[in-house]
Amino acid sequence: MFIPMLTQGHRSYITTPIYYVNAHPHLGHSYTTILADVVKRHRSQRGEKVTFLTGTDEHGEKIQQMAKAQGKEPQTFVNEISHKFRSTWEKMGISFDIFYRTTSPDHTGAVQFALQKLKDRGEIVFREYEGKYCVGCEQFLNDSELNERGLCPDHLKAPEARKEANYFFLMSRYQGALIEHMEKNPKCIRPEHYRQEMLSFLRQPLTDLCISRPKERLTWGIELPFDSRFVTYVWFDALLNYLVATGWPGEGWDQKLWETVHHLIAKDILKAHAIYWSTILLALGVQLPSELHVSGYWLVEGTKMSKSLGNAIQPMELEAQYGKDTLRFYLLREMSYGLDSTFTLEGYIHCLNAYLANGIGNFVSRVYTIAKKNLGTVSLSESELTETDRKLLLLRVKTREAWDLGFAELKYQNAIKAWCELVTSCDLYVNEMKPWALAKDPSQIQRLHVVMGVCLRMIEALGILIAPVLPTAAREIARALNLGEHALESMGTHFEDRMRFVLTEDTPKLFPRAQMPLKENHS
Ligand code: ME8
Repeated sequence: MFIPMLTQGHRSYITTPIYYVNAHPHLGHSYTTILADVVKRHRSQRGEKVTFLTGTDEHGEKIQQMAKAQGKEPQTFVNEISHKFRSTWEKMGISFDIFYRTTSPDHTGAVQFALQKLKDRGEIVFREYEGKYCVGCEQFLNDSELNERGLCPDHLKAPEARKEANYFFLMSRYQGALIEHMEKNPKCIRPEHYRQEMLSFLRQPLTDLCISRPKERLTWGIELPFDSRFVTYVWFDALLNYLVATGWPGEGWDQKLWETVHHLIAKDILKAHAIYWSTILLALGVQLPSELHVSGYWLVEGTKMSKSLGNAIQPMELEAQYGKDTLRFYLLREMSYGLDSTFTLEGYIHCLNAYLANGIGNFVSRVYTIAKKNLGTVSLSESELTETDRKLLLLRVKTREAWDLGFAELKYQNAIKAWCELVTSCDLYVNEMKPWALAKDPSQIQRLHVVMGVCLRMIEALGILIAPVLPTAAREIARALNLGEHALESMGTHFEDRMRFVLTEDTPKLFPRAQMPLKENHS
């Protein structure tokens, strides 16, 4: 089985979208942010140096409208919501390195530099334009992009007819170069069906991109350096965040970091990234991002979860009620990456009970209780292992291979499923070995040491593997088993085969079972 090895010391740059500050973070944003966090932790364990960016996108018409509706100055309004995003990610233990804000002074300077550079190179022209504009998307939509009722399919609102003179970025010039890039780099958009979707979109003539908004309509944006009557289009401003955060266009630009860029997004902003962003970079003469990872949507009752539709699930409420790691596990386990998934509270509680409370939680607690009560310190040696013991221990390697392959192929579900199967194999082993019976027979004490030692080695491996997804539970396992401070941080080429485990006094506290909510009776 081929598993691409991550190179020790290799640097990579992972980004989430920078989120609009027109409402509070919900489960949809949490998915991409948690995934980026899990990927960072996974790669860091394997020796990669990962820089992780998230942040907030703070300009544009809908934000201006929101601030006005609340009677606040736009800057005061965006400060409040940006803080809300940052503190939510901090409370959720997200390990971001950069929290980017598009209202920072450095950002304004860099965006104006990019605009001026493109204008000087003849890549930006002034034209009259008429079209249908969706304020929710902050973009003009073609008829083919509207639903059968003529509404924006994401915001379920009719776009406004707009006619105005604006500046255009000559994106169409780069159509050929972009097609060539997408054809030559099969990993540039993943999963594959999104690359095919963009290639098929590029078979139609590419129109130019309107990159300005007149100030009569929008003042809350970055002024064009060559025409003070206009501000720049929010997407032109926002996309540059990824590059500016690495120091571009200054002397200190960390160009090495820009060599491996993985942007994580959902499919709503695929075109903005695959087409707008790529052509902007081509025009600026900057290397294109290595990979765009595109997820489907989290749905609630068949509709995309979003703040504008008012059906958003609050991640912090779930965490407060059902514990810290469950949300991370549920989101990765339930979504087949690239496709849509439906959130249900029943599914959430089932996942918590079946895989976390009854799965790993029960196994760890069973083993710990028997080992602590009867042995305290567990010792074993290789020569004492039976064929069955060895078979179980070998499964650690197979699971790690499946786990790493799942991450390499963006099939996170497969990685989690392989890990859950390993927990089941451990449970079956305990059922077969009956350590509670061994404990009653003084002549079997040495065999009890071996069986418990095998189980503890399995728990150690399960904890290390799952640490990127369940960091709190993994830390608790490492503490209870006295594995040492750095046990979870790095992952060598094989699992350590410890001869001795000295268990701590406190029973590990993992996942309490949760009650299914009572169904409302509408009769
Ligand atoms: O688009 N399911 O910001 P945004 C899955 N500011 N993911 C979801 C989701 C759902 N129901 N809802 C939101 C913007 N997301 C721009 C981005 S980047 C230069 C500028 C996640 O606040 C997902 O990652 O609307 C999606 O792409 C992103 O939030 C959109 O966030």
